Amino acid sequence: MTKNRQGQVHRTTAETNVQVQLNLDGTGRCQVSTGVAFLDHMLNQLASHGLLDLEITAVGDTHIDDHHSNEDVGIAVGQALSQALGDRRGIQRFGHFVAPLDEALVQVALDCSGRPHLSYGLQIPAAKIGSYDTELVKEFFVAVVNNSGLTLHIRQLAGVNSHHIVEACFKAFARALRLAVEIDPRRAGAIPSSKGVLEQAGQAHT
Ligand SMILES: [Mn+2]
Repeated sequence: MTKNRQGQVHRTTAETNVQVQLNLDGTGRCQVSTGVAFLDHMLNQLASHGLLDLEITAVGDTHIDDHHSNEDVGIAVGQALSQALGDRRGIQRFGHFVAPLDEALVQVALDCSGRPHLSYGLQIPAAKIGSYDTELVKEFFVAVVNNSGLTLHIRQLAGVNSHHIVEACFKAFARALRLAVEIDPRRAGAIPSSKGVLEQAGQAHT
């Protein structure tokens, strides 16, 4: 399949200005600058292990805290992912990965179903990693799921160090996503649903 699987989003609010370019068939090229250093580090994991090309710039009201920038980057990444997937023709659709990072072990299972759902099972011991509030990890994935139509389950199987737990989560998400969006040659370009349709997030239901 030679279809161009890319998404491009420019989202501006009173709180943030976010630009995202995403290519599902990339090589892991990543240029991100969100104003939230730990989030940049995690988005690098997503690109590198998901083999996505990802360009993100965000300017936001981080003088208040990282909440708006974190959430709005998640929204824009979700929208770009939905665009890149289009009608989800020919993809594997499901992906699953368990990623270790030293003592941490995180399992991610996902379905590019068109139906947003997050089941979030991280228990991060520290309230902050650097200056990043660890409760924002869930907010990031809520935003991604709601705007991309992913069904996403995250389970922490082990972990003590907060940085390790979150990074293992992003690595597992990246790998699971890479498997799910891969083109399945046996699918022969068909939509991978017995209903014949996978809804796209943000589009009218029929
Ligand atoms: Mn790290």
